[in-house]
Amino acid sequence: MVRRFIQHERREVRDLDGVWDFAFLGDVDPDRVDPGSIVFDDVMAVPGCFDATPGHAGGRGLVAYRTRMRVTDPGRYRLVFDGVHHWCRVYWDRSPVREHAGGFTRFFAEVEDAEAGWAEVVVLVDNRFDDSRSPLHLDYFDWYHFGGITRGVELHRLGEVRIDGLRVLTEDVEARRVALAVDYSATEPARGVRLTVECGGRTVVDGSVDVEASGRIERSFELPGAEPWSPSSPALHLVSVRLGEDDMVERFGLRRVGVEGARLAVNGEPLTLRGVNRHESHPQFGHAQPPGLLVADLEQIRDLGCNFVRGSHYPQDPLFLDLCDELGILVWSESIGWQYPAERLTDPSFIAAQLAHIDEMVAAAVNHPSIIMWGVLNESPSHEPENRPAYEKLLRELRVLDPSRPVTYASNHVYEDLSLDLVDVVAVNCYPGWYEGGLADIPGELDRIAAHVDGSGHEDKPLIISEIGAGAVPGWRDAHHGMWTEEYQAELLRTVIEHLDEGQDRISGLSIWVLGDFRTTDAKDMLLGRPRSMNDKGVLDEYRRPKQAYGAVRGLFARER
Ligand code: ADA
Repeated sequence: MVRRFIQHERREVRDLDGVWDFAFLGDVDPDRVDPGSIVFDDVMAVPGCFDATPGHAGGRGLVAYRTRMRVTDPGRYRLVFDGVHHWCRVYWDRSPVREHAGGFTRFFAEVEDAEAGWAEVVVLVDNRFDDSRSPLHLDYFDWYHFGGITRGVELHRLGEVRIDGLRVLTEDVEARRVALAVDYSATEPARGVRLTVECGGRTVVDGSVDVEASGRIERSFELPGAEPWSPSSPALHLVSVRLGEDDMVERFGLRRVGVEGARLAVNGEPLTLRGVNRHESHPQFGHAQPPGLLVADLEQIRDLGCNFVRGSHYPQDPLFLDLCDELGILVWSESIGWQYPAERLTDPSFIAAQLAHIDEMVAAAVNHPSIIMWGVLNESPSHEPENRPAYEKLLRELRVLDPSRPVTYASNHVYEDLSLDLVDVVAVNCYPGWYEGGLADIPGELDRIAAHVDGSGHEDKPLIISEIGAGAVPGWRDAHHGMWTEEYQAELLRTVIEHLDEGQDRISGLSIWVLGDFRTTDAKDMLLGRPRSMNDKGVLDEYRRPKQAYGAVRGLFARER
């Protein structure tokens, strides 16, 4: 797994990324597969998406991955997966140790008593759409659901007491005080376990604790003189925790996100967000994001003059978030979703799956100072009364897990929305000049949205346009500047940005739809409006080659304001 800091100085961690054995099993029930009888006749990169490779392009079905490793020290181990799509079952030496549904989030598979010798890990991965197994992934979403072990895998050696996660939240920026929570588990309750915390070159906690089978230890400490984090000065600090024989390191920033004068603010400084939506999709790698691609995407995001990225429509790669922390790029992190119907939103098993996914998203990303808000349920029917409980439950979960950040959802029903009172930030997806009206209608529509939000009692909340854009087939130019031309897209985005910069200051945030073109679903209804099977609203094409709109946006975002 590639990160920008080492997460364990003492715990033995083995990186399992590389090339694993692979078998495409096809339309097979995983319950009928014996992991010992699989014929592994192929190889596959981990991380990677098997269905983005030429040999398996577009393939849907059950697949199997296998790797082997030498275990010298018998005992307890943990496999850490940073993302598998959509459903998987993990076997350690042919015994099932974990099932997981939903890509884009980290989960663990615990191995309680590994024997010394060669060990075998087999992962059955299923990228078929199956309501009962993978309720979060629906086949009509406007992006292609690639499958595979899409993010890194590690094997951790564990002892009697282990740290399962750290949360470092800023309690008070001025006092430089942070609150630390150490989530742990233990084989047996134990007394007097040594706890030390080092931060900024100092020991800030040195003591001992009694541990139960699992629990949370909370401490707060001050870091006199430590530099706060802000977009213009993204200072980061490492905290290193030791509990018994185990350890974990996290990186964090001292900063407070709040609202000032109906704008989002970092450390009391109101923000104007200018950015893009970003999908983790690439023709050759699918959802897997090689480090070189993440670095290149961020070079273009910065070159465009953006200070903001909406991670549409699922949690982004941990390395991407590390880089945003370092570069001072602000991030909206949201749980997976795209126009879920009421049948889903009112189904308790769907809500349970969303809650589990939200818990994983927050656990893996809560310490990134770049994340300034959490979101849920992109463009779902927030205007239908029966869906309000779903919004209540998911947003409440976010607030409980992390009281320090604002919460939101992107609404495409702003005029009839029934749940905006539940959010801290009003976020509106709209497509004037594309799905309805022409270029001339854009300023009026943006003004109407702002007036409606204020008129319906949300005048104190930040208002952002979380999506707006137009399709452009790469290289398609035409003297008429008609729809699908690069010229039309560039003119539309220019009209939007100029109006927000010069005419409409109630709207303090913008994330253009979208940074790069990306493959969409195979559902025919969608494909009829998606030339090349791509969502062509990128200011870059799918290989990140700039369209005309890139230059237009860059000229406006990067200018002095
Ligand atoms: C919606 C949706 C996006 C994308 C976009 C479009 O706003 O949230 O994911 O589908 O429309 O291109 O139409």
